[in-house]
Amino acid sequence: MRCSVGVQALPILGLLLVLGIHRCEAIVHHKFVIQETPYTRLCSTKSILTVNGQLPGPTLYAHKGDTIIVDVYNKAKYNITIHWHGVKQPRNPWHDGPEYITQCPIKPGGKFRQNVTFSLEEGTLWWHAHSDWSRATVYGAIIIYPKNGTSYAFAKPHADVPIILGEWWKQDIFAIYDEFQQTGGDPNVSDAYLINGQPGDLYPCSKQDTFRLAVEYGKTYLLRLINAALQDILFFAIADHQVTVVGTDASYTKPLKVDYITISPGQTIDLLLEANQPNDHYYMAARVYSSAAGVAYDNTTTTALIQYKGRYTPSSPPHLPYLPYYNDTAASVNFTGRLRSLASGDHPVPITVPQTVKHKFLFTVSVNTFPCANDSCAGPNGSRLAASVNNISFVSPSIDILQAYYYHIKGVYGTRFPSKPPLKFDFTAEYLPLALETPRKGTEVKVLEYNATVEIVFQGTNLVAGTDHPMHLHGTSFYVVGWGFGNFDKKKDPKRYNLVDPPLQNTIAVPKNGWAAVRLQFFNPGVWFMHCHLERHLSWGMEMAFIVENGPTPDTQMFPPPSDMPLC
Ligand SMILES: *[C@@H]1O[C@H](CO)[C@@H](O)[C@H](O)[C@H]1NC(C)=O
Ligand SMILES: *[C@@H]1O[C@H](CO)[C@@H](O)[C@H](O)[C@H]1NC(C)=O
Ligand SMILES: *[C@@H]1O[C@H](CO)[C@@H](O)[C@H](O)[C@H]1NC(C)=O
Ligand SMILES: *[C@@H]1O[C@H](CO)[C@@H](O)[C@H](O)[C@H]1NC(C)=O
Ligand SMILES: *[C@@H]1O[C@H](CO)[C@@H](O)[C@H](O)[C@H]1NC(C)=O
Ligand SMILES: *[C@@H]1O[C@H](CO)[C@@H](O)[C@H](O)[C@H]1NC(C)=O
Ligand SMILES: *[C@@H]1O[C@H](CO)[C@@H](O)[C@H](O)[C@H]1NC(C)=O
Ligand SMILES: *[C@@H]1O[C@H](CO)[C@@H](O)[C@H](O)[C@H]1NC(C)=O
Ligand SMILES: *[C@@H]1O[C@H](CO)[C@@H](O)[C@H](O)[C@H]1NC(C)=O
Ligand SMILES: *[C@@H]1O[C@H](CO)[C@@H](O)[C@H](O)[C@H]1NC(C)=O
Ligand SMILES: *[C@@H]1O[C@H](CO)[C@@H](O)[C@H](O)[C@H]1NC(C)=O
Ligand SMILES: [Cu+2]
Repeated sequence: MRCSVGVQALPILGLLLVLGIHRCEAIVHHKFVIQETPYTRLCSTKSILTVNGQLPGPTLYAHKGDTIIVDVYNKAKYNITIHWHGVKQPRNPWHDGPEYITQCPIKPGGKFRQNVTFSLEEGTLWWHAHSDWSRATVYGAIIIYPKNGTSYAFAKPHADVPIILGEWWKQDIFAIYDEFQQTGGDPNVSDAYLINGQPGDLYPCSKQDTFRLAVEYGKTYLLRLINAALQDILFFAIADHQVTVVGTDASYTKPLKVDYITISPGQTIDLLLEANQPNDHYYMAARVYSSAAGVAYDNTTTTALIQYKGRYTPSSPPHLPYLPYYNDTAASVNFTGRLRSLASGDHPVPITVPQTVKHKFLFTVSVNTFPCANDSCAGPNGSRLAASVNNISFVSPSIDILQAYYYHIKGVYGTRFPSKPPLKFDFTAEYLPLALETPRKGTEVKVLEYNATVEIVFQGTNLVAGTDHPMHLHGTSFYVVGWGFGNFDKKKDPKRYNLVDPPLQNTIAVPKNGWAAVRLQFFNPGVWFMHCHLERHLSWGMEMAFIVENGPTPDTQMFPPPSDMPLC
């Protein structure tokens, strides 16, 4: 039970307490059992990790301002952690989830109780495993409704529909991961993409199980689109229907009417679908946006069906919507670059865009290589593929950084994460010296004072192969104030920043051989992970963490650790 006391300042203490008890509200509890479950897709069966046997896992529902409690039981044979992606978890990094950053994994047979506290978020988020590649099948939607008594930033939709894009391998994902770790090359690409756990009828053996959305003509539906794929940015569209984007990463946007969407792994996009077309059924579809030259990709297309209620006479067979070509970078940025937040009106964004910042960081995000004994690895020229931020390829510590920070345990991490790249070079040049390709290994964090105002410019490089990097930050969202191709120009580019209505996101795809600038205020004390949300890049070391120090008052300080933190 959670009790709230003292909303009205009543003079008599006794009465106030009585009132307080009357205001107790039951906190919703959920039970997540991680287990191995047989699933059949693409004509073959394998055992996958699930929550409660479900793929996608259970949807969590909350109102803005709620706290829910999830008891995670690990009944599988792998270590696991669960992350509430995009949930800020104010003052409570203990329950954020990334393994060896804020907690040790929950071991087989173990249990961990996590609070999920919704503060500023409203819209759609999701949860996923944050250990090795188990998030391949361990994920689900989070729907955050407006506070009771307040309304959406748009007319209330007729219904909400999570649309979760996923990725499926016929082989065991742990075998794919182990092989990827051993060979040092690119991982095997997936065999299918999924919509709400189903590949759709362009693949063998999935016609029966294609996801179908029944709609009524004249009604408007809120599609809560989530990219839960491990390795791919995706294009998504619905045949013959334009959709209106109204939010991203649980923050409202100005309505944007589009024919297709680009969505990064980690990102969520809320869109309104008006059921206003004459036929009985229409395809929705998703396929890859893959920008790295020479890197294999899954070129398949996943589909689901929109079925108009009451129209059962088959008209012409449904056709596929237009989706941009797999390497159409212009189409990708065209969508992403048009998002704008609601800066005024009914839903003002509570934390305003920092007009000036105290810290300015330039972080290069690169794919790299390490030499491999006898050139025997599967990366370019027998090397082992790697990745880095500011030329540091992150090495996971053996106990979590949060614990080491809180208990002053030395030797777990360093505090010298550089504010700029160690070497200035033409980051996006077509040819770069091979000597620049090898990063250094380290476990470095950046320590910031409470409430620090920060600008981070993510600069993609063309080392090994330029590609997009969807960078994701835990604990705080950021405003995406600018982006461009080529090298960031610190004199010219800031003049073009949007400091008026930039979108508030937790994940931003840094365009291939380009840059993206974000601004934010770190008002949440704790240890917060920042990483590329392409799982192979994360495994190669494209990540770092921020430590945000406690503020001066009790309510600007981290909570003490819960008593059931998993041990390493
Ligand atoms: C989690 O929520 C419970 C119930 O409100 C509370 O007692 C506990 O202190 C919270 N834990 C943390 C770490 O915030
Ligand atoms: C929302 O408010 C209405 C009217 O005040 C009340 O009946 C309802 O139970 C509330 N719902 C929740 C989820 O608190
Ligand atoms: C990866 O793909 C290769 C080539 O198709 C295949 O030989 C290998 O068995 C696959 N690895 C796994 C773990 O399935
Ligand atoms: C996908 O790639 C395979 C193998 O290269 C090729 O045979 C197939 O035609 C491609 N399919 C599409 C839809 O591009
Ligand atoms: C996209 O790929 C096609 C071949 O598949 C190639 O001709 C074209 O140049 C590529 N476009 C870009 C922007 O790389
Ligand atoms: C996006 O595409 C539209 C239509 O092709 C075009 O008018 C617009 O200028 C493009 N915007 C950006 C930011 O690329
Ligand atoms: C590298 O090659 C040498 C000579 O062939 C061999 O002795 C050595 O064991 C090899 N090392 C590895 C790690 O394969
Ligand atoms: C592989 O080696 C060749 C010859 O030294 C070199 O030209 C090429 O750039 C190398 N490729 C990579 C990705 O390191
Ligand atoms: C990264 O660091 C390594 C080791 O210090 C160095 O050899 C390499 O040139 C650096 N590369 C870049 C791009 O800074
Ligand atoms: C942190 O910044 C906010 C403004 O964004 C301000 O209202 C608050 O007082 C600051 N808190 C501290 C402790 O500096
Ligand atoms: C599981 O986590 C524990 C604690 O960190 C660690 O010692 C163990 O090696 C992990 N097991 C695997 C298979 O990664
Ligand atoms: Cu994440």
